[in-house]
This record gives sequence, structure tokens and C-alpha cells, in this order.
Amino acid sequence: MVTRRLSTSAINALAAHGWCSFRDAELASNILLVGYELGTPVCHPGQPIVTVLSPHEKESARPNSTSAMYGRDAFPLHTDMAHWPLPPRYMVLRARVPASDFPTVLIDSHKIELSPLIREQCHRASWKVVGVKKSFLCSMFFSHNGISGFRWDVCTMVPYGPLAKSVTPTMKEALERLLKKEPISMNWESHDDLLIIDNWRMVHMRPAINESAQHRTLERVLIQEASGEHP
Ligand SMILES: O=C(O)CCC(=O)C(=O)O
Ligand SMILES: [Fe+2]
Repeated sequence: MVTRRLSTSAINALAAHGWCSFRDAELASNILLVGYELGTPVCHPGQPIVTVLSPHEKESARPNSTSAMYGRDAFPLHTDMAHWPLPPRYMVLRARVPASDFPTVLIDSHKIELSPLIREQCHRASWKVVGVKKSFLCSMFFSHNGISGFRWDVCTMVPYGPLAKSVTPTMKEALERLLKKEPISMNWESHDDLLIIDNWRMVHMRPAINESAQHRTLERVLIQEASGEHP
């Protein structure tokens, strides 16, 4: 079997910018190969390792999923699996059914503008992860194996205590400002397009999906670095 390797330029771009995209028919047809290049593919117990993401009405969505909450409306900015004790480091996406006017949009947490005081408070504040078997406290900013990360998901993280409550509106505004100022849009034009995201650095969202894009379908593989924990 021929071993396909991610190009050096893709790996360098991912390290430098927190994401990279490229077109590759062979890798797009098996995104799990990309996953194994970056670490260990992981998934929710009982879910397939290559997850299919397609628009669902609230009623037909999997319980507790983002679609169950938002249906075809825009998904808010989030970190994938923010409710895991350690969110997966990377995600690989490709469009099985492209829909170029309905991008996946990223922002770079390194560019969030906060005053030194608010930033320091955000580092100290605690969030409670809810809607999981065992709730736990976490911080938005974390560090694992010497790598800094940022975790955000209003669906699963609720501010815990007065400090988190007081900084939450400011953080929400800062994220929305950044989304307006420097959105990175992945326009799914071909089913050979791949997007790799550093899920500890980038926060992403999806616009509302209307009738014309009802068949838009992405595939996703989540990847933990070899030493990472997952459920
Ligand atoms: O559909 C997209 O562009 C992204 C969907 C997403 O972020 C998710 O399902 O977690
Ligand atoms: Fe997501």
C-alpha cells in the first residue's frame, strides 16, 4: 500500500495559522488517512469514526447535538467537543456534498482582542460543562503538554461563579467582533477539498442552511494527539 503523507506546506500552514486547506482527491476520499497522519482518530462512544454532518431539523436531529438545538439555523462559534475533558486537538473536514455559498467559518483565538485585565480574568474564571454524564469545571484557556488551548461552546459551557459570569458578555462581544473583522471562510466548492483545523486554537461556526443547500454534507474526523485523553 502506498503511504500518502500530508504535504510539508500543509503541515507548516497548520502549525503557523491553526488551519490549512487543500484539494486532494485521494485523501478526500479517505479522510481517516489524514487523521492517522496527525495523531489518533477519536469519536464519541458508539459513533462512527468518520462522522457525517448534514443539516437536520431540530425534531429529526440526534438528541443533545448542535442540530437538536439550532436545526438549520446558524451554529454559534464553538470548539468541537468542548464538553470532553480534553477536546480533540485537530479536526479534518471534507464536503461529501459541497455547497459553496455555505462555508464553514473560522476565527483565530490568538487574535481575540481583550484588555489585559479581562484576559487575566478569563484565565482565572471557571466554566461548568453541562449536559454530560459527569459535569466538570474547566477553564476557557488551558494548557496540555506545554501547548496552550482555547475552549468555547455556549451550548455546553456555563459560567461558574461571579468572575466567569462577569467576563462572559465581554468574551462573546470579542468573538463576534473578530468574526466580523477576520473571518476565515472555507467555501466548499469541490468534494476534493479538505480543511484541517487546530481545534485548540480556532473556533468555528456554520451559517444558516436554507432549502437550496439542504443536501450539503460534510465528513469529519476528530484527532487526538497520541498522548491525549478522550472519553
Ligand atoms: O457544517 C459546518 O460547516 C460545521 C458544522 C459543525 O461545526 C459541527 O457540526 O460541529
Ligand atoms: Fe463544529
